[in-house]
Amino acid sequence: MTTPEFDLPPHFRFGMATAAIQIEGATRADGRGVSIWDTFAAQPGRIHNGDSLDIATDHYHRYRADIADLRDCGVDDYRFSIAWPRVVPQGRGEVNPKGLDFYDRLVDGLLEAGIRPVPTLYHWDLPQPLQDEGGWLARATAEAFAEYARVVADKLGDRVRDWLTLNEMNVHTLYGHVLADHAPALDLGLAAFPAAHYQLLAHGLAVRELRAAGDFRIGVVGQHYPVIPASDEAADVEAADTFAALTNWTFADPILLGHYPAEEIAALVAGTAGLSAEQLAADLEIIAAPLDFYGVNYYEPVRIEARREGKDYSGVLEVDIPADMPFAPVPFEDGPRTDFGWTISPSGFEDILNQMRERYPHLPPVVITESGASFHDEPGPDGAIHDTRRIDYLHSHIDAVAKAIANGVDVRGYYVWSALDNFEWAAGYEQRFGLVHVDWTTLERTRKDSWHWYRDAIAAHRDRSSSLTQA
Ligand code: IFM
Repeated sequence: MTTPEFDLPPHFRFGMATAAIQIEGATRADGRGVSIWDTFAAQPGRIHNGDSLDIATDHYHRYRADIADLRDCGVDDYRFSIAWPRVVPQGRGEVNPKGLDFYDRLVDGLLEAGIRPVPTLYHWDLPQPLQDEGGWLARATAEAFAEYARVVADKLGDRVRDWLTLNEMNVHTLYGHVLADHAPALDLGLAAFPAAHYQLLAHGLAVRELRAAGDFRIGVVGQHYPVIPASDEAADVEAADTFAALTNWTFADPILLGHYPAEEIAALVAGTAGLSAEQLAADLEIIAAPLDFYGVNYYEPVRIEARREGKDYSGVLEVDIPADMPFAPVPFEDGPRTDFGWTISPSGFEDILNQMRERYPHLPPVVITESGASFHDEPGPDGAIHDTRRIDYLHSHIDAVAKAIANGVDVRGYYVWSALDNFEWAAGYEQRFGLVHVDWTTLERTRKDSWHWYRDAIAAHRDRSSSLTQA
């Protein structure tokens, strides 16, 4: 393995990311409440292979070993999420001290290891009692989120400075509310717009609470991708623009520009949520609160065509877009893919970062809060995991970030998704995104070749940076 060298600024930060439901397990321990994912996963046929999230990687009990893997790799930052149902089991009201204590121990362990904790307050695990009262379709959920944010900040804010509010509101809205592939499986089509708006409002209200609670650096996480029209035909170009507006910009524009990307979308939001023009404007003011950084998750570009009359799109991609939508995702014709079937395109990464710089004149510094790939490599006869495809993937994607920086995008850090193999939502445990392999029978952890490569990349960057800053 050659030592990786990247042309990145001296203070560029390297990290890894995870999320509570995907790693913690211990779903009934220490007073944790039920989340929408517990409910969803218990329904037959929802999760690939019927996999359960009750144990996951058992990080709740093995977090010390997981911190040691992070420390030995030399990461600067660790992004994890806090499980709302662990901290406030009913979603609002009574706080569960034992739940908070877990994150207290985790934060202390990270700081002792010299790692900056970067918690995300919401990574899709809504407390079930709030779902029963309307979930993200209800304004009250946004208000409950702000209360919960304050509880967590009051407990951890003496040691945590960097906060992320919500993860990938666009994916949560699309898969869980427009469609039924994820919890809470509402299948609402365009009637799901309130879920977008109230998550955005939850973000804005939480920023306000966090600002009142301490001198913090606050960000939010969006999954973003370039949307490529399937041809130069006007109908395909228009379909791609509509798709990008609905899935990228509906979630980023309100935060970064203070408005929805089109009048029609604002009208849909107001109509489905029952908001007057004045209420919508007041909410947007809260949503557009200034941020200290913006988290971008990138995986793959999306190719879109105008829906062709009579063409069967079912099963073309893992998501079936409802037939009444004017667009349809279609696969890229060739090119490399991950073992999850996702298109590998580092140039798409560069493109979306450049697009964001152009679209948002006041884009705050960007942190790549997730980037990574599922490859199914298992231990070989030597016991090691030679995941060279992940190394190539990471190499090319970090290079893409370096190119975007050279092009003027202010990117400050890169976090690999994920620190260890984990529960990949409806796809269960078959997909392996980790730098550390988890044996799903014994839960034994093994550092993959990519983990060693990442450690060397971080060390090489530090050496290079100290020689640059000394010169
Ligand atoms: O595993 C997910 C994560 O929870 C959110 N971003 C995308 C990852 C890969 O699908």
